[in-house]
Amino acid sequence: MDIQSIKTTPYTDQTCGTSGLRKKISVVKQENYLENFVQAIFNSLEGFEGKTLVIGGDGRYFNNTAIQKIIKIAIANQFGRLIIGQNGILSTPAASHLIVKRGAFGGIILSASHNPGGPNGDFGIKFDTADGAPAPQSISDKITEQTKIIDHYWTVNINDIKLSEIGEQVIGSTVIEVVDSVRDYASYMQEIFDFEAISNLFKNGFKMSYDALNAVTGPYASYIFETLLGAEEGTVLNKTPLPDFGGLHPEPNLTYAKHFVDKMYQDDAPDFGAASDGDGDRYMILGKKFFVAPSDSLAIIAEYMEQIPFYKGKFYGVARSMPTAPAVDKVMCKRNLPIYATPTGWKFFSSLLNANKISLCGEESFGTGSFHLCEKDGIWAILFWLNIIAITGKSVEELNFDLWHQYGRVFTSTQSYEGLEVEPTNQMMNALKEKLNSLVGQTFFGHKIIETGIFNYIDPITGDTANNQGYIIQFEDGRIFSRLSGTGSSGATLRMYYYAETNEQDKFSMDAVEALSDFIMAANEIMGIKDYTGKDAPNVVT
Ligand code: G16
Repeated sequence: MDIQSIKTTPYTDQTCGTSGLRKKISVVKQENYLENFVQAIFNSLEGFEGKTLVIGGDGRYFNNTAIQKIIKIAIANQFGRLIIGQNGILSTPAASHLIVKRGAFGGIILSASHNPGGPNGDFGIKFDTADGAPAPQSISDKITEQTKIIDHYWTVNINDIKLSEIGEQVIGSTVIEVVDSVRDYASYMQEIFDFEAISNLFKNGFKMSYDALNAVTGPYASYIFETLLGAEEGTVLNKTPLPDFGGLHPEPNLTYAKHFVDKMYQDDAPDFGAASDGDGDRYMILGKKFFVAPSDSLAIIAEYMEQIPFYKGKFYGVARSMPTAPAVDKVMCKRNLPIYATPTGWKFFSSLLNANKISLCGEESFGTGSFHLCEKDGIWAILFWLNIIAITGKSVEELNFDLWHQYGRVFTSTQSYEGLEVEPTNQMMNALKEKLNSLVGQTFFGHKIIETGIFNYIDPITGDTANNQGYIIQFEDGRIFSRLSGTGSSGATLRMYYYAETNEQDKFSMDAVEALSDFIMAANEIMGIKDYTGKDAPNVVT
């Protein structure tokens, strides 16, 4: 085995963000850029020699090239077995499941998730630990440190490995195992949900449309919804994973998946609509002419959690990210079960999941998951909805109104300003931080501010801290939360999160953005968003 040590010099921009490293393809293609980061991951870890590593990606542009480089670096670093999705494809939840099922040391997942693909798009790479969870902050920090001091990486001088056929091959002392990307995951879903009840739904004429956005979930959705559950052929749209997602933006929300939302608002829309993102960990649910807010989806899943036998007697608590509207809090309050508010980033849920403090977690950014695996899981959430519908016989809209009648409605909107200049955006956030205290007691558009603060977090299990996670402006009857995104590949993205609550039934049908308009105007006045960013309106509104 020709193991080579290749000299390299550090790149200064390889700091891990909300979820690993996300960069423009042009950046990742620089000499040794990917190699440096992968070796930095291994340099930050110990005791993996002879152990198993799972590798897979969402199939975006550069996936194949990156996987071949990673295989060679992993062999040279003495991994004993590499488990790789066929053709290099694994959804993030499927990779997480494989890591745990096969007792792997960890996994490398290649995805920039919801970021655009193609030669001018983004690429991403992250490490998941043995519990199938995104690396915690402590490991992310070590990886970042290693990227700053790296001076060589290890690789082997071999031909590219064939990934199109399932089976094993041995290179030196490493076994390379190519696995079916879909079957293990699909079997796991069959253990969790009542596939018979859901397939009866389809037998009785229930219609569904699922948009895979030409991203990783196409093969998963075709097999699960059409083959196993009997949804009619054609249920899954845009089902072939393409390197550029066929020009679609792989982020299922009202802005980027508008073509699909419009379809669900036509008179002949199916009963149920769903879509997932680039790597399959996010999801969006729609009914006939009805959009389900992610925070309501989390609350409805919580409401029915114990009716799914897999979760019976195992409902310990729920966590949501702090910016997520607190619809689920009311469900948990009724059950007298704990609710945790974490910083944005799935990695913050894993300690709670592993300690059985929570069974369910979710975020406003269209991610929900449970202890079934330590990543968010789009198809799992969609199956959860189908199972609820099979149990109750209710429509998506009826399930939402049931929730609101029982607990009141929590209006919510997340608004993202993308492609901002970094310097003025940072100035805006610093100015807000400075004025937080002075805002208390002031009234904007008829709403009084009762509390403000910086969101600092202490992990209740590990004691790890995460400071400065966003700014809270709490009104008597609503909230503004603001922070900067950690998943963009260039410039800055401002995320503004709004919520307000009502128990007045005649307001339940109101459009959320309209219901929140006072708070949106207040945020603009308080922060001067337009003055600092030059933007009249956000790019993404959900
Ligand atoms: C990742 C994280 C999520 C987070 C999202 C957006 O998801 O795992 O917890 O909500 O990024 O983060 P930000 O607001 O910092 O851009 P994904 O689906 O992009 O891997």
